[in-house]
Amino acid sequence: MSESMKKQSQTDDLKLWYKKPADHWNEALPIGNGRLGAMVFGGVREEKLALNEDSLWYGGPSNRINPDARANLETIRNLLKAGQVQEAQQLAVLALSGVPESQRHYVPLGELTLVMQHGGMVDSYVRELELSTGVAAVRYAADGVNYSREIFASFPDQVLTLRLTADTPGAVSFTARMRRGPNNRYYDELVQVDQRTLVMRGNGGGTGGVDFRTVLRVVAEGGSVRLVGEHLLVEQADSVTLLLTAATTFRYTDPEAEALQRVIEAEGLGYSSLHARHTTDIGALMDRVSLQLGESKPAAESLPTDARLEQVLQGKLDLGLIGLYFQFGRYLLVAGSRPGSLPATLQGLWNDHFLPPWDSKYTININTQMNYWLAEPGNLAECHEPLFDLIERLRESGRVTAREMYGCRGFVAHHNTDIWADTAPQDHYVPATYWVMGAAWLCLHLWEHYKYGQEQAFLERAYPVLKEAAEFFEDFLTELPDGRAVTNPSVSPENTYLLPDGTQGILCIGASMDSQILYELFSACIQAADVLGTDQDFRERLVELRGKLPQPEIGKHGGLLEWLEDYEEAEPGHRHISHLFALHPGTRFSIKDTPEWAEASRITLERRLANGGGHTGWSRAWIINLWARLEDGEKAGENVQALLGHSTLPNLLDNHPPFQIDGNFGGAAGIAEMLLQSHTSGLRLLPALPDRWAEGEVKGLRARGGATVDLLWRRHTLVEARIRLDRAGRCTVLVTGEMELTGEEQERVLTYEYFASGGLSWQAEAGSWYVLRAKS
Ligand code: FUC
Repeated sequence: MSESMKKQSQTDDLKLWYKKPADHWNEALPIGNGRLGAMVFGGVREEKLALNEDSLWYGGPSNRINPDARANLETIRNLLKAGQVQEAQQLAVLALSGVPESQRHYVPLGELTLVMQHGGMVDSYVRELELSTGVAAVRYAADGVNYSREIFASFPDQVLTLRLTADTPGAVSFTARMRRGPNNRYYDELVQVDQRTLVMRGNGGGTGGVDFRTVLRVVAEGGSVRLVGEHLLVEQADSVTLLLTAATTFRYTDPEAEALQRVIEAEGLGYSSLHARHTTDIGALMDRVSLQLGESKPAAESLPTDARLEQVLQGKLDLGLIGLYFQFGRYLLVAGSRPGSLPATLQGLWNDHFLPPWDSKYTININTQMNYWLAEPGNLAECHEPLFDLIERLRESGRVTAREMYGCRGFVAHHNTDIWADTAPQDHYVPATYWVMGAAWLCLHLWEHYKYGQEQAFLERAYPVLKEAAEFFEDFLTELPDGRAVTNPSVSPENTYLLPDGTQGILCIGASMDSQILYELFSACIQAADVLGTDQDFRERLVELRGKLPQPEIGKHGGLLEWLEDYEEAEPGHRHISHLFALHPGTRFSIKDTPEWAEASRITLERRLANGGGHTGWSRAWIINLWARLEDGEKAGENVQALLGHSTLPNLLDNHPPFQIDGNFGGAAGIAEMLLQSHTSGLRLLPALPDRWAEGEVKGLRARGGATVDLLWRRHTLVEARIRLDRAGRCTVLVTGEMELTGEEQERVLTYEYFASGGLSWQAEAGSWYVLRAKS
């Protein structure tokens, strides 16, 4: 195959495409630059772009800490100790809940609609999104003219660009307008700034909320352009470029000046330069990883994406679609989370509702964390940064919450946060809201980023944050009579237990997940202090406290205990599987080092699934990762199939239901986890490969230890692995079967050490590729 043909076939693999316009949002295609996003509908006569700007939220910052928390904390704790769970819960609702109830919610920027002035029969319609360029396109013929549109959101130039062309001069005529809210009610004014620029002015709502400005400028070649009232009219142009951008007072004191400046600069660059700068930017990120499952392209790839998904629902295996789903996850991270943007919300960047499901904010008892599981293994470490910025802001507000609610040092966040990094409990929902582990879990993302990238300078910045998260628990944990250190109050997100007398309980002491998160957090602090050679006293205190955490225990069903006691669960098929945190995303449980806990994890997972678990997209995605860690390729593969078949919308976005983006990121991360693991000592190659993924090749995955890894396998067996470390160091690979190691360039055989248990280890130079080949 020639190079250009190879390139072409790769591009085909990385495309979502359809033969009809989107009838509704769940069929529209997402584009974004981290900050500015749109869902492209691709209608023939009416094009619609549903718009978002990441900092446009309802309401301003406020102190929601319940003033009665501190005074009632001891009573709540004592009620729980005395087994008076209902009374503890009632008091928690009154005294711990944030006031006012609920944090702030994310709202849409509005929409841009274009009404085309052509008639006639339409044929040859195609709508697509190319993942390697981040360009959405619509093409069709009408009245014998071939029309095409290209739409993208540029990160380098911070504008959304819509280009309309036709193959006949003077054929592009349309009217365009911006709107916002039900019956177009949610803006203050829409005015003409000059003869071809409109600006919409408004605010997110609520006291102290942000103001926004959305600017639309038209650049036409040929024909005429007029602004009439709120409308933009283009008549008989040869081609047209619409430039749209928005800004809010969250980032700018004068968002209108900022937005105008962006469109002026974009116009100055010209369309082809904007396009080239955008595709270079996205291409550089997307091209870092390639995944081909199956030896050749399955015939299914000539079908539109929605038809392929329909076949998967009928039980068909479509390896190409699995590869596409993986890359779509990477694409969504690139489009939805870039340095300087806010982190991906429950809907990523793309939220259509003024009162969105769960407020389209940050649910930090699994969902926001899952949004970032793909960032490191998927070779998009810089897309992780917006989360770190949020953690930094949580640290400030969380310090106040720790002190005022609990009288503790350090910082705390509960199970939700918002644009203002609110750390007070979200609402009155007992199964979720009084959980104090949000910040602790998020901080583990800092540690993971260090483990992957090995940058000491990053660890120096991250360490004080990790330390401050741990300090909260030095003060917050309480002692059981037997000396164990536990959280009180707590919940196991978001499950309910049955008491022996048949009543139900939610609030508890020492949920297993809490101890598991703390084990990882304290261990991260201890190791970080070692790496940095700092803080001996604190390190020693944490070693001692870690030793007092409850150990994972196995219960009467043979699975891990979810609570301190061996309670029955009210919902044995619950979507959260919190007590397997230590298996994934935690690292403490593994088949090799803790076989009993691994076996109990398997039983836990089977019991959840036997009782209907995995019914939300994100829960299914977590299950894929858990099976991957248990090295069960068949089960992991079955759940990938279920995720695509039952929890994926026609536009490949994840379906909770409704749409929620975490399953996309968690599912794609699960696919990576099936191919490569690095959470224990050494790289584990193809640890959970399903039988039916017998042939394949992946390039560019990242592993802890600063490693980049390419893998090629045939007949279900590794043929070749290529490994490169960013920094010189010992490289350990755990692999079964006889392998031979060479340096790529000289084909020289290196000195390496073989382990009886299967695996080998060598001293690697920085930046050199090493090749492991199966001995034939
Ligand atoms: C948690 C989950 C729900 C949903 C919500 C956003 O509360 O239990 O399923 O994902 O977050």
